[in-house]
Amino acid sequence: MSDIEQKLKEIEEHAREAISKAEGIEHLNEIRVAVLGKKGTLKNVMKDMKNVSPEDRPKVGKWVNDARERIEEQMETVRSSIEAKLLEERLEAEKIDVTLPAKVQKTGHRHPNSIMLDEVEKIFIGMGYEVIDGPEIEYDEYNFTKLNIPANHPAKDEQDTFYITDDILLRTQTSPIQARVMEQGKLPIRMIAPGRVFRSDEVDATHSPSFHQIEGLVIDKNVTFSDLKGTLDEFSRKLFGEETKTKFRPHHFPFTEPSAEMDVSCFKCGGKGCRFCKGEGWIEILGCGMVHPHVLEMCGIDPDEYQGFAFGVGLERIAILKNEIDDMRLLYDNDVRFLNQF
Ligand code: 2NL
Repeated sequence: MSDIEQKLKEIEEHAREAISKAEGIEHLNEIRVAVLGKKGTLKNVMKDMKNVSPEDRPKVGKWVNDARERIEEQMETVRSSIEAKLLEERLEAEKIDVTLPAKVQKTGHRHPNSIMLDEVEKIFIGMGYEVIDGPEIEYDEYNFTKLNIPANHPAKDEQDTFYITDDILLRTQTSPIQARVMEQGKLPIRMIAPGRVFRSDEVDATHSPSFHQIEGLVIDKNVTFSDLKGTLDEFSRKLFGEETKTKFRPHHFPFTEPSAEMDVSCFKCGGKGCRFCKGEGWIEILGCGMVHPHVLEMCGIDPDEYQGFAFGVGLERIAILKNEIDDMRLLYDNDVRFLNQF
């Protein structure tokens, strides 16, 4: 019997020693299996029970149980101290220093095109114009025919475009929006029509198959070329500065008669001539003219009663000019190093 007592004592001491040196929860579990498990050292002792006299068996049984309880108790103590240490380590690692400066949230940036469009819209809204939207996919009839560009007209080749069917295409200008407004018949009209347009152009520093236009249209009684000049003068001064002068050169568009191209005095040199205006003193900005009577008729307006003027300006063109950007492709690359500058 003292044999078994000695053995128990050794097992317990061995276990306590191991437990006290346990380095982690897993290690502790291994010890538990090795000592208290089905094939553990403590269970092994029970095999020797057959050599114990029946009257001593309860006493030996109690020793085994007491040893087990003490071992379990120690395990529990060590386990909670290991867990407390782990928690402390985790809290230390996850500590937040509330005195650190906050991370700056990077917000997006308005595109130079959008900034430019806003500025142009503001100027025209200030003169009583409405801003009107329309479809990018249009009927050939609205894009060309109603604007006095019949089939086989050379201007149609110039704007050679993306056809979807024989009579449906990606609009080459935003004038179809204005044709639609004229057709609705609510007069007078004072509107601008900004939007994306498409032409099958090769990409280079000043061309893209998809760009943006802002067209303007005024229809009323007694509208004259003076109204056109006065309006575009005012627009130019608001956009390029109060000192800006304008110059109208005769031109041809199928949808206006007479037609003109408008230059503004160079806002870099004031018109003396510099590298920016290539020594000209003038910079070409837009095309304009009095709405052709055929266009009015085709859109249901009586040209004897109503007249109007119209103009078209490339959004990218003025964005490039005003911001002194030397390649239009930069506007489409969406490189933040470029965009952040505006
Ligand atoms: C240019 C020239 C222009 C128009 C657009 C227009 C619209 C209607 C009737 C008459 Cl509905 N005209 N638009 C007129 C003259 C010139 O644009 O070079 N744009 C970039």
